[in-house]
Amino acid sequence: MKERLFSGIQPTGNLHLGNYLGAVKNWIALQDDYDAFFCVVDLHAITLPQDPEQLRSKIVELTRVYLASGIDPVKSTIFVQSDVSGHAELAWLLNTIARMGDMEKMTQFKDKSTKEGSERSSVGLFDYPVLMAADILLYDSEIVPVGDDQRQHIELTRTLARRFNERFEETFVVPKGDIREEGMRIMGLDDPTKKMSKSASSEYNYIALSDAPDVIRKKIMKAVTDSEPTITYSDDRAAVKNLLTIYSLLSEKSITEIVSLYEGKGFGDFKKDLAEVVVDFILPLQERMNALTDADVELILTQGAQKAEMISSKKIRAVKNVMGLGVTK
Ligand code: ATP
Ligand code: LTN
Repeated sequence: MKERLFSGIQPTGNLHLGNYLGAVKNWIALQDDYDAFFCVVDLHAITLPQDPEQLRSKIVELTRVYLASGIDPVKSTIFVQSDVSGHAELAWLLNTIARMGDMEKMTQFKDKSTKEGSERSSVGLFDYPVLMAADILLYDSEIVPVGDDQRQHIELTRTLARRFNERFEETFVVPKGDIREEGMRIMGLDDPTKKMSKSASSEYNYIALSDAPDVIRKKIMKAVTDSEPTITYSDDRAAVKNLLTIYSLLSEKSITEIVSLYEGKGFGDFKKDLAEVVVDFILPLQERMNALTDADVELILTQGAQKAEMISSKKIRAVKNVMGLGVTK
């Protein structure tokens, strides 16, 4: 029996190279070794206001990215969070276990509520981490591959699982995060001190997986570097380090190999080649995405939801049972 793995991405904004290299690419490597569940977390997306029509098309687009990147629906379960009612249901049950003290420590709410102010932010945004705990615990997930920014949410999930097990009876598996550190954090092309982000103010911050080749070339050529003319890898040279990381992850060449390739050459040559490396990766991905019909996507999501529903509904029954809830079986 393989261990269960769970992860998800919100269907918001433009998916970018950071999301691919930091999340999806690792998932592909993990799907052979685990019983993997990859979720499109639309209930998380609505913790900030979304346009309904756009949200639905983003859900389909993200599913296309999962599939075109190489997540195999035969090996892994791909589904949409809101298609499986257990996520919202378990989140409510866990809300009664989570304490205000746990929640007030969460830094993501502080970050994401600064724009609107906490007074005007939704209760859902505050409760986001509990819904994420529900996603994970619903499937007895053992391992959760996420970026460094999700560390605190994994800790909360572990706390809630342990607290529930102690208060009632052993019900939940206490999951472990598989947290990628250095190298997997892709920084903004216009500002290498901040991570590449789909909510960045300038489109020169990121390379979207939907960018056309010429847009990609332009963005790479405009990427900030520093005043040193040579191409070397060092922590003090954040911008160059970031470009080298992208080059290496997409070309499967080692950093040392790339550095020696550009000895005696300048940023002009380096960036031109890097742009082609990125285009050579993104064009075929886009072709694979376009080759998937809406019917393909719908069928895969329907089958995924059925499998997720089967597992999660059993868990919900067990949880309600130990909590003394409900009368009918
Ligand atoms: P935001 O625009 O709010 O910053 P995001 O781009 O971080 O959003 P999420 O949906 O929060 O997108 O993240 C999806 C996944 O992609 C997560 O696992 C996250 O850690 C990863 N990820 C996001 N940005 C990067 C990045 N720049 N480098 C590496 N991984 C990233
Ligand atoms: N919060 C995560 C997305 C997410 C997730 C999950 C990841 C929602 N539920 C469960 C792993 C497991 C993010 O923003 N990256």
